[in-house]
Amino acid sequence: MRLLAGTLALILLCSCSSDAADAPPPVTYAEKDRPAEAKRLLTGRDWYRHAVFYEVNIRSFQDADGDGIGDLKGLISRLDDLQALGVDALWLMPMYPTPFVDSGYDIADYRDINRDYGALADFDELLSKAHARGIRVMVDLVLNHTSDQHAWFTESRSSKTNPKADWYIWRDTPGDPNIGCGTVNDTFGKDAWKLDPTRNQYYFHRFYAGQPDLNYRNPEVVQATLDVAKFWLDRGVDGFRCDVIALLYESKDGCDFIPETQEYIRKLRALLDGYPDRVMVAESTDYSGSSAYYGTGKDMFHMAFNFQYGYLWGLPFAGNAAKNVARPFEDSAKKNPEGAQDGLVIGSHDVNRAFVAAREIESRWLRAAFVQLTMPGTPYIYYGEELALRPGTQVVVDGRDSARTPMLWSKAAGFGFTTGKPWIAFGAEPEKTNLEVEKADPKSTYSFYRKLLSVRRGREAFGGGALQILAADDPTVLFYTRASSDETYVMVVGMDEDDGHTATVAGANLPGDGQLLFGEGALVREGSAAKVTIPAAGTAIFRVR
Ligand SMILES: [Ca+2]
Ligand SMILES: [Ca+2]
Repeated sequence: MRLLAGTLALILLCSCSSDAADAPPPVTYAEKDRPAEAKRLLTGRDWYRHAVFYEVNIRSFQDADGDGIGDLKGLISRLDDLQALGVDALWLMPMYPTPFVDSGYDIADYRDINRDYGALADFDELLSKAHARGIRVMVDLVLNHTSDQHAWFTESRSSKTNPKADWYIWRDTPGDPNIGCGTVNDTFGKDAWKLDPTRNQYYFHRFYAGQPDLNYRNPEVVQATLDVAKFWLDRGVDGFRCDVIALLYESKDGCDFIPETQEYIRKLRALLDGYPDRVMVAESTDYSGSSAYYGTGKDMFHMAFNFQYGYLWGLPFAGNAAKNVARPFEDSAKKNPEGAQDGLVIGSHDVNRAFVAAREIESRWLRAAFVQLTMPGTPYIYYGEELALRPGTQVVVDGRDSARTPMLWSKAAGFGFTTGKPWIAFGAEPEKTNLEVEKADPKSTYSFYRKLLSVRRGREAFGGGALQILAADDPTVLFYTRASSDETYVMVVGMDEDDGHTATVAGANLPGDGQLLFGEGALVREGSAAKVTIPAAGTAIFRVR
């Protein structure tokens, strides 16, 4: 028996079946006190490396008052469910007053709460009740633009000489050679310049016309937006998810992550560093990787979403080559500075449901989530992914509404989301994909998530351990290890959806045979090689010692 550092508890593992004669002999070993380990890992500056995040669309999460719109009181009433799933931190989609031209990403007041969702007192209650459960709360910081209904813009558009006349980007003509970009994509329109009849000038907007870009070349805007961040930090939030943060400044050569924007990000980071344990995650606008967002590893973001996996995983899973799933993680390991921690998603409010990316094949979204939850990085589960929510068809704002339908909590009328008429229709097959039904089914997507999250919990190797990806002699078998100073885990994913495989991995140099912790399969040490068996489209985690 090898003695491990930290608190030890001796646990007797046995098959515990009634016919003990057929059971293998019991194995004894020193096991760590996992709840104590989880608490240790989730405390202090590095908590975010070990936390499981969960993106909440408040509007669609839980309606407490029957008006059909989710609200903060509803979210508070679901904290126990989130804790039971294994969630350590929330990322709230924008909860500010908004005309809802872009689902709240058009903010009319940075320092208040959307009346549909509640009031600042409800937000404070959410913070204290989440914190009491050890759940952190990150808010969405949308700084590139405001709503055209924000008081800053109302003033700015009123004349060419008002005190905020230069807080937005105004020109006499629809264009500027020093601004080398248009709208982000067709969703937001073809033209990035809109004539304002009051001021009789054009303003610049990279997203919807109702979202004018702030003019960061004005130092007052820099200060005012940093003050917004300070307002929420002082209120007690644990950090920010920074919306399209690369787009703050424009130049003639481009508008993405230019040096002026990087300088602003360093200022924002310095502000956060004045508070204990606060973190920020970047919505990267670069699908080829996230490495630029970390700066030196200490002066920009704690985390940045790696969309090379996050939004593109459907492609490698449509084929059967293990190396294509591994590539984004190999890239990050090569390119990221020391200290970087990618944010890992398999969906979000901006893309269609994982169910769609998986082409409706269950083993694909389960394996995609398995990789998300076991590769290096901090996982961000988008609400409802743990139920495999289906896409909706009703459009209230734009096409992205397909992934913004109400959460399904029970079999009851309104599926436990509301006693009234939901603000948007439920996704397809709600009778199959609600929490009540899935909780009772050990083979459900929910049960898969819950078990995987509990295996991950309190194991340092997943949040911070080194990654080793090894090629098997069978290209359909994905094999990788995560190791902390005193524990090694092996993950195996079967890319073949029709047949199981047995493969040999040369140079694995495992410290022992594999003990199956999750999924199905077998792992045996054969000298310096490992022999692994995985069922069709299977996933497995082995503890090796
Ligand atoms: Ca409501
Ligand atoms: Ca901008």
